[in-house]
Formats: sequence, structure tokens, C-alpha cells
Amino acid sequence: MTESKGKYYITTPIYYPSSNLHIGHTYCTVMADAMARFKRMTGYDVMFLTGTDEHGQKIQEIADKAGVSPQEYVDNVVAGIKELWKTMEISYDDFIRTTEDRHIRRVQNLFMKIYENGDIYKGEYEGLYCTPCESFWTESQLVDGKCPDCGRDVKPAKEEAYFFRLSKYADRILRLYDEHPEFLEPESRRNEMRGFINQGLEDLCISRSTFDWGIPVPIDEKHVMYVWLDALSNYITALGWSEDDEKYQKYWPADVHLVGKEIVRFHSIIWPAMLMSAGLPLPKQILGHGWLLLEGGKMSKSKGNVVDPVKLIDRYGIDALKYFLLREYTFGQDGIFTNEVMLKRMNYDLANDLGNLVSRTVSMIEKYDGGIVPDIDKSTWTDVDEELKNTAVSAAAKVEAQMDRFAFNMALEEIWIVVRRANKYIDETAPWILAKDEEQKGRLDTVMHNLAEALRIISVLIYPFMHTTADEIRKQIGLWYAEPEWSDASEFEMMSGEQVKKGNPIFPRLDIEKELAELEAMNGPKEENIPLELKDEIVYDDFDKLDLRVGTIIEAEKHPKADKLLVFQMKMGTEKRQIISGVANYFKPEDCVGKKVVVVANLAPRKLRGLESKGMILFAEDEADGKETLQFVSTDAADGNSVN
Ligand code: ME8
Repeated sequence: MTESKGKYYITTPIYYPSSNLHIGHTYCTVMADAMARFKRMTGYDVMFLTGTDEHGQKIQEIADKAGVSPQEYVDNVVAGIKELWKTMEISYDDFIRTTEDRHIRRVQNLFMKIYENGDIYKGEYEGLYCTPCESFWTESQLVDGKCPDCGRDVKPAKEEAYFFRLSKYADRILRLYDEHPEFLEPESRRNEMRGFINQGLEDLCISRSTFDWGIPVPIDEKHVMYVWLDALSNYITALGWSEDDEKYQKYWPADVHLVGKEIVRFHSIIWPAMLMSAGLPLPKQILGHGWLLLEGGKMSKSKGNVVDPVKLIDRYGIDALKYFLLREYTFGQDGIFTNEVMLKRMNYDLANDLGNLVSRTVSMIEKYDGGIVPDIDKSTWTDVDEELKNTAVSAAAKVEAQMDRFAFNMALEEIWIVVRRANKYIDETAPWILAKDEEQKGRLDTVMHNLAEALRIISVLIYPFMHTTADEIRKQIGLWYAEPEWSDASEFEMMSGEQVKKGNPIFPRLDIEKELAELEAMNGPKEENIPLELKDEIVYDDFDKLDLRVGTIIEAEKHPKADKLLVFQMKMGTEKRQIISGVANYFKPEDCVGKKVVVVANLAPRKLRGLESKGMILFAEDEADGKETLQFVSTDAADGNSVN
């Protein structure tokens, strides 16, 4: 039996149920699930929490557009999310929805606690607001004038709001990073956060009065809570904090909050500050993982370029997908998702390495030993046996060491060292030759026994990562009756007398070319019709105010006083004029001359670093080699003509 090692509390972010989840979200949950399963197997009392973050302006807007109430909207999406986790056999212990009464009451208690400690006050918020991210930004935080998180436009906004005295906690949080560097990993994220705090922490706006899809502020019915206070507190409200706190007492503080890199800031600055204010213990660790990117950039529902985990699971099964996600990517770094890399992993590691080992071993034991695993004949023991045994029994400790670092890919690599060693052992011992010689029966028995042992150990080691495959292997090697125990992975010689039985191949070989073509066809744009996320609708009169004209760029040069600007001399029919655009990072002046473009011709003139610009040239955003670029919106029509 594995000894009890105490409690382990792990969380995923609570996902926005704005639409179905994609493979990026799945990645985070698969990691948390593997860790939870691993910790359970190695003797911890695990609490694994996930859930959904259901309030906020964005959800309200999406529901409005869909013509349903926000509650109806989220109920529907959350049902799909739960279905996905069920299909993937995600072993969460609780699923918290921020619209549940238990959450609402407890968040209000947290608000009151912070308020009573003097850390909440009423003020007026003025800033630059990004609607999709529901974040206010200061001018200095913007990147190229756009939201630093999502790159979209921001607009000035002002409202009466409640504030949390975040600024008061800057020093304590910096000290926390110094005294407990393990609080926030990887180190690069810690340095990023230090830099962020050193720029000066502003108090945090924690309420809104411009929409009502949120938890009411207990002291002011005109306000609802701003999402981050609502969202972050899920980690304690799910445990019953402030009401029925048996689980809270048992599991808090969390051992790890697993989060994507763009929400590390909320978890490692705002969340500890709120807990400090409320006098509650801090989570032990925030781990920031990287993003799965597509070759063209980040997956985004609004771009419509998401990879749907359901389609991949339908085709390849949950374990193949989980294995790929955990094996391919390095924790903390971004990784590129491609179908080809995924299919190769499935074929080489799963169908070839593991699948072949299982089918060859089971077939040989059936053929040479009537399906019963023979005893080892000690007199035939050699160095290769010793090496296989040592590789196999020492793997569990290595896997544990890698899992302590959240290095899922390396943990799996340690297991595959055993898989590959066992395959090589078959080639080295050549049982089909031993079987031809009666005198070698003892040696053949040893070889068969050792292979069965290797498979048994592998079935234990892979259990946290691919439990259905582990169960299938255990069925084939006759261990269907026994729960895998982690400590068994360090034992040898347990297989004598077990009855093996060949089953279906655990991972069929894939025809990569054919699969690629079919996946491509499945994701083809023809089949998809995902509405774009657009700005507020306008009426025809709004559009009619624009005077769009064709113009020819006749001269182009860099602005003498601003690196990012190009100064264009335009010919627009009878008129010549100067237009300045912020595109110097994208075009060389000489490449612009002669281009015919579309111009917003009646835009009020303005001065840019001393030079007048009259009108605006339209460009289309594009991407090349994963970088944002621009394209001319060109036309062959004669300059001066209207565009409408
Ligand atoms: O941020 N690759 O919710 P969310 C890897 N509700 N991870 C990705 C990803 C990708 N391509 N796309 C998204 C929220 N994620 C808040 C959290 S927690 C108190 C509140 C990850 O649904 C992302 O990094 O937008 C984040 O950690 C998680 O999915 C949830 O994103």
C-alpha cells in the first residue's frame, strides 16, 4: 500500500462559458487532471477543482445577441463543457459555477470582510477600456495604442466604482516573491510581475454599474462586482469558506493554481493582495503555462481558427489526445499545434512503441506458454535482463521527480525509456529463435516473464496520464482484477501465473497522409460559419457620413520626427494631399509608391508631430510567420473615385 502523504489541492482557471472550449483550454485541464491522478496514486488526499466564470459584460452582450437571458446562455454552454470533461474522464472533485448561490453568498462575504478591513472605497474610474477583456488600462500599459492582452482597440471610459486598495500591498507582494520564490513559477513570469509592480500598482476597480450581469455589491445595489474578485474567490468559495468550511479547513491553502500565462498577473498580484486583506492564507504556488498556438498565431474564437478537442477525441480517443498534449509541449512555454506533429506522436510513440510492445508480448506468451506467464529461470539470468529490470523498476522515482517540476513531457519520456528498452530487449533476446530449441525453454521463460513485468510496470506508470489505455493493457496481461498501485511500479517478479489474453491493438496505426487530408477537410472553412465579433452595429446614416475615395500614393518617406510614421503624398483625382500613417514598421517607403488605396477622405485633418495629415488610408491586418503585418487594400479604379 502507498502511504498517505497529506492533502493536495489543485485548481484550473474557471473558464468563460462564452462559447465551447478549444484545445488550448483542454491542455490546461488535461495537465491538472494528470497531476491530480498522479497525486492520488502517490498517496495524497486530492482536491481537484475546476469550473466556469459566468458573469460579466461580455457574456451579457453575447447572450443579448443570441436573444436569450445570460443565465440561459451560460447554462447551455456549461452543459457542453461538463459533457466534454465527462467524455475526457476528467477526474475533478468539484465543479464551481460562479452563478451558483453558494458562490454568490461567499463572494459577498469576502467583499464585506475586505470592506470592513478598510480596503474598499468608492471612487471614480477613468481609463481606457477594452470591452472584450473587461479591463481598464492606463496609457502607458497599452501596446501600440491597443489592449496589451488581446491587441484590440480600447476606448476612454469613466464610471463611479468601488476600489480595492491594491497599491497598499505592492511591498508585501514583492516581499512574498523574495521570500517564497516558489510562489510564482516559472521564474520568467516572476520577473515580469516584479517589473509590473515596480511600474506602480494602482488601486483596482472591483465594481461596475453599467451592466447588471454580476454579483450584487452587498453595500450598494447599483453595483455588481467586477469579474476578478468574483472569479478568483472561486478557489475558496468552492471549499465552503465562511459558511460550511470543513473542506476549507482541510484543503486551503491550495497547493497549486494552474493558470495560463496571460492570467498570471491576476493570480499572483490581485489574488494574494485580496487574501492578505481578508487575513487568509495564500496559495502555495501559481504556475503559469504557455499557450498552444496555431501556425498563424493564437487560437481565438473570434478568428474562428480553433481546434475542437471533441473532433480529435472522436477520431483518436481521449488517451491519444492527452498523451500528445502532455508529451509534446514543455510546461511554461508556448507550443505550436499542428495535425502533423500530433499524428506523428500518435503513430510513433503510441502505435509503434507502446502498441507493438503490448501486442508482441501478449502474442508470444500465448504462443509459447499457452497464455500463462512463466516463472523466471534464475540460472538463465543475464546482463540484458538486469538492465531491463533496473530500467523498469527505477522509472517510478524518475517520473515522480519530473512531476514535482510539472515536467509532464519529461515524465512521459522516462516511461518511454522503459517502453523502448523493452522493445529493444525483444530484438536482443530474439524469443522466436529461443522457441525453436527445447534446451532454451528456461531462457525463453525468463524473457517472457520479464516482458510481462515490463508491461505491468508500464501500465502502472502511465495510469495518471492514460488510465483507459493502462486498464486495457492490464486486461490483456491478466491484471484486470487489481487496481494499479504506484508502489508496484518499483517491484519485480509479480507476474508468474497470470493469464494473458490478446485484445484489439491499443492504438491502431494511422495513415498520416490520409488523416491529414481528412482533418483538413473537417476543419475546412466551407463547413464553418462562426459569426465574427464585431463593434456595435451602425445604421446606414452612420456609414453614409464616410466619404471613401481611391487615392494613388505618389511619394512616401519616413516622418523626420517619428519612427513609426510614414508620410504619403497622395493624388486623389484633381487633388493632391498629404496623409500620415503609423505603418513604418510594416512597409518600406519605396514599396508604397504607385499603390492605389482606399482613403477615408473626409476625416478631419490633424497634425502628427508637426506635419498635417488629411484623411486616413485603409490597411488590412494580416499575419506572416506568426507576426502581425499589414496589407494594402488596393483597387484598380481611377483615383478620386468614390468607394461605396
Ligand atoms: O481567463 N493555449 O477564462 P478563459 C493554452 N475566466 N491555454 C489557453 C489557450 C491556448 N491557446 N487559450 C486559452 C479566463 N487558454 C478567466 C479565468 S480564473 C479565476 C478566471 C487558457 O476561458 C488561458 O490561458 O478566457 C486561461 O488560463 C484559461 O484557458 C481560461 O481562459
